[in-house]
Amino acid sequence: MSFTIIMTWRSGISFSIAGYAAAAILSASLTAGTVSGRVRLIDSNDSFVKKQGDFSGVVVWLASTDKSSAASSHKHVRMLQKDKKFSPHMLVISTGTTVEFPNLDPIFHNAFSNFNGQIFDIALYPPGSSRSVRFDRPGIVRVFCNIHPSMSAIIVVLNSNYFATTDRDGRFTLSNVASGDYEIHFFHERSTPETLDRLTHTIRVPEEEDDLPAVTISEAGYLPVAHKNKYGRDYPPNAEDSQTYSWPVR
Ligand SMILES: [Cu+2]
Repeated sequence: MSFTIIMTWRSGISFSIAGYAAAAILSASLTAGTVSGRVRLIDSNDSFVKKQGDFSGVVVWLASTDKSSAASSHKHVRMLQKDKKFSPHMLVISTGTTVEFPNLDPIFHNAFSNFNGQIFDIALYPPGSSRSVRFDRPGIVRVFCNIHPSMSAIIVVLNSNYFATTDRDGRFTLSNVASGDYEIHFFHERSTPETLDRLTHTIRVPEEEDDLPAVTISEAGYLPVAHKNKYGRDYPPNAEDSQTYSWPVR
């Protein structure tokens, strides 16, 4: 079993110049192209995928094959902590982006990541306050809370300005892509790194052909693993319901 990604390339803008000779028609593309496609997920144990055909949440991005080019963003985006959840569950950002983590709950939280990607720990902070982290290192950052083991989120940090996340139908569109050669990459929360690595391949933008060879992947092999707290230890029993850090603190 596998899932199929069907991609089409469309040239953004083109123009032509007629020369002196009738046959001499020069056609050239300006700088922008569009890369779009559709993803279908199968082999999934997720109820949204199985029962509702929800193929959202697959990240697609283009990495320049010119290694000297780097994305650098000065954007600020937010990941809320509300009702003991991170919201949104996933953020996709360019390197250089600052993520703010406002605490909108009446209890303390402590977002951290010690997994892979960029490591951070913004310590325990009270209701109504915020902390922020600037992400300069590309990678997959898995975010947890040191108080509440059920809280988790993902920040996908990319050295690219061309990225999109699939909608419920599995569709994605990357617009205004400068012409050139790119590596196309995919990330999905429930696919193994090995499976995702096999999807990476080189494309040229703009591309004349409409249909490209299908790419296949499987969610099989994904095993969710319980995480530890920031000290590498198991969470204490009943940590989820602990009111130790309720506001106000004496
Ligand atoms: Cu928390």
